[in-house]
Amino acid sequence: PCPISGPMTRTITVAALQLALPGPVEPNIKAVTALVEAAAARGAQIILPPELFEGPYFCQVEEEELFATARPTAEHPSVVAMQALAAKCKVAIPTSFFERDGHHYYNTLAMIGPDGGIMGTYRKSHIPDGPGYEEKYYFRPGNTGFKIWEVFDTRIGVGVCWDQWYPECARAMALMGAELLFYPTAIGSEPYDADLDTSRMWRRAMQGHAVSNCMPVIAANRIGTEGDARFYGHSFIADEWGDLTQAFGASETGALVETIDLDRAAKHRAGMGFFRDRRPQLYGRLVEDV
Ligand code: PUT
Repeated sequence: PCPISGPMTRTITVAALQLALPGPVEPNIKAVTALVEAAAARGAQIILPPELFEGPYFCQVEEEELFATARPTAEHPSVVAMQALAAKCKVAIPTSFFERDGHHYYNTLAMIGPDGGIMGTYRKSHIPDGPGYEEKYYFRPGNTGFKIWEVFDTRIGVGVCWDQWYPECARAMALMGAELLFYPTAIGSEPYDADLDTSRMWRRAMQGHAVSNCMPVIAANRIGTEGDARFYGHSFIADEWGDLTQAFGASETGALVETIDLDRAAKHRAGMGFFRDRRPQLYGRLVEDV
């Protein structure tokens, strides 16, 4: 057989950060900064902090004065801090924050590139509501549509928290060309049911996205107790088979770092034939508003 020679394997090193974020803005940003620097020192190129790391998870309650903490993208302290940090460490940082745009408020993700520039924003599409997670009070459903970005020659899709339960969102990003899926998250206990622990189904839902789209998935969640809520961590990196290659439990603070072979994933994706065998003409029901 002819030896196959070709270009070097395409790889990307990613990180998911897990930490407690109970404090006001400054200590939270400082704690995230320390973990970004540690992950970058271990070679991470795309580093994912948890959702809304600017403060405690404020959506536990409906308080009208909390709208005053939202900022336009370019002025938000998390965005400004991560821009400087990204440029210093030459890493990309998908940054979740509370955005104000005129009279509108969104749960937004700024994609910050390795030069510190804002490559664009994605506004969370699926907004949860219920005891302890009163997000519909604060956030308009996103109006950007799903987004992917090219960083370090890699196309990545980023959903925000509740988006992670929707196969449609993962599939849309995959069809747009994503090779990796990222999900910053804030999830934990459910105040209406002390016995309900959704951490295993939370993981399985996203491992399913990895399996069905044949691509790695990276999820970062907060830990710790904030008021009545206990955030359950379980941040992970899953490979293109959906297997966990890196995983935290409910209490570790740190960065999960993994080097991903993008060519290996692409080969598996082509070989499985899931994209070849799709039948979009049969999926009309998925886009009916019922
Ligand atoms: N970040 C929202 C999570 C909702 C869990 N019920």
